[in-house]
Amino acid sequence: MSEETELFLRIIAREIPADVVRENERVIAIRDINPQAPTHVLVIPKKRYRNAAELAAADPALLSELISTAHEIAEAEGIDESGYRLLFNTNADAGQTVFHVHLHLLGGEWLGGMTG
Ligand code: D5M
Repeated sequence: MSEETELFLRIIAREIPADVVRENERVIAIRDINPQAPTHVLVIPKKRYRNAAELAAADPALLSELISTAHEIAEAEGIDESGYRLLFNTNADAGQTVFHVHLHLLGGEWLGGMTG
């Protein structure tokens, strides 16, 4: 397993420090080290799947939990009503760098439209 892929496993194991905003037996949420918005949190299943499609096929309930966890964090950050964006990067053209699926939660400012 590459170093990038192991990164979140090492954060979960507390071998690498992170700003943990929420955690239970299945999921951990941390602040992104290179935030792209005032709120930028990564919601990560503790069990590693390479990407969202792999997670969806193996454990749809866990995929659903990532989304509901992100919404709860948005509520806690006070951005649920103003709005937020959830995204999964998948493979090179999307810029996926860590091959352990993670849901980006972005918000806290106008994020721009998807259609220009
Ligand atoms: O997103 C991978 C994300 O992981 C990217 O936004 C930076 C973030 N990152 C990298 N290292 C760390 C640490 N140590 N803590 C918190 N966040 C981190 P991707 O969708 O794969 O491009």
